[in-house]
Amino acid sequence: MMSDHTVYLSLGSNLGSREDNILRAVSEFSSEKDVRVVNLSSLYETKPQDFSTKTNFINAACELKTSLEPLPLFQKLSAVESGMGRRRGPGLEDRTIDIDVLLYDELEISTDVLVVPHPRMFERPFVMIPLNEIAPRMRIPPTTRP
Ligand code: PH2
Ligand code: MG
Ligand code: MG
Repeated sequence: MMSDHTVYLSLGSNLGSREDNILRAVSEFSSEKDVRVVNLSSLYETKPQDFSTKTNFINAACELKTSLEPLPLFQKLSAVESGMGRRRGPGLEDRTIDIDVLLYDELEISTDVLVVPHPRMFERPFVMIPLNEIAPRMRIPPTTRP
């Protein structure tokens, strides 16, 4: 029986068929047996923020239920990114798909690869507006980080 952790993700694409990329990523991780997608926001076209690119993004937020612990979940999401041709350079690069873990239950996680809550989410309207659509009563866990 699947134990239910609640996870919120941010998805973004500014390369290729941006809407299709978002929907494909959602369908790929929702077909994992340990992952259930329970909510997906509208798709928003957004201007690049903190990013020297000309291409607008499509962004969305998504709520999952999963029995996976944070790192195994993160690894599955990274595998979906790689499978969709996501390339990583030294800086920010245009991407077919970016899947970021925003929140995992009320956990605070700080490892080399994964920091939750996502440290920049609150200053990013392209994250908070879609998130607010699917979780209007969200209460953000208090953080001990400076
Ligand atoms: N992602 C970033 C940085 N800037 N801007 C928009 N509009 N959408 C994004 O998904 C985005 C960004 C880093 O991942
Ligand atoms: Mg990102
Ligand atoms: Mg990312």
